[in-house]
Amino acid sequence: MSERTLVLVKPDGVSRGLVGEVISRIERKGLTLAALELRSVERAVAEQHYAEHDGKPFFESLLEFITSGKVAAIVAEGENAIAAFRQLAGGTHPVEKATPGTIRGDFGLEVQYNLVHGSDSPESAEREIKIWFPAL
Ligand code: DAT
Ligand code: MG
Repeated sequence: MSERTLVLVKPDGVSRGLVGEVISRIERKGLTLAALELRSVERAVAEQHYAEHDGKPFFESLLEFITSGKVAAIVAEGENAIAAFRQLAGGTHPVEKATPGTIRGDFGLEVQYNLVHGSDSPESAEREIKIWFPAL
């Protein structure tokens, strides 16, 4: 079923010049871009986006990190877009969980600096797209 997913290239990916690499992998997979914006992240937006992690030990550093520089916010669209991008991204920890060939497995070392975010379910995708692209 065609669906939409919210992708973020996090501040580490933007500062390392990996926005093009991520977009290229999304496009080569066969997904299309429905929205694309380079933007700074207000604290309130970060809190909303990561609300499910409120209270966890890494929550505060996650918010500091995601608001530390610009992110590329992307809506990607296509058959199974949510699972397809999670597959491209690889597991959360770039070394322990992600395999080579994935974005995190190819470019990351540490769990906080894992380069990209991708929605994990249709409910998350709908909620997150509303946060980042309310007009979409
Ligand atoms: P994902 O981004 O793969 O959906 P998640 O939703 O569990 O992973 O966590 C959101 C982000 O929080 C993750 O991309 C990096 C950070 N994070 C997760 N677990 C962490 C941990 N144990 N220590 C530090 N940061 C963590
Ligand atoms: Mg997640």
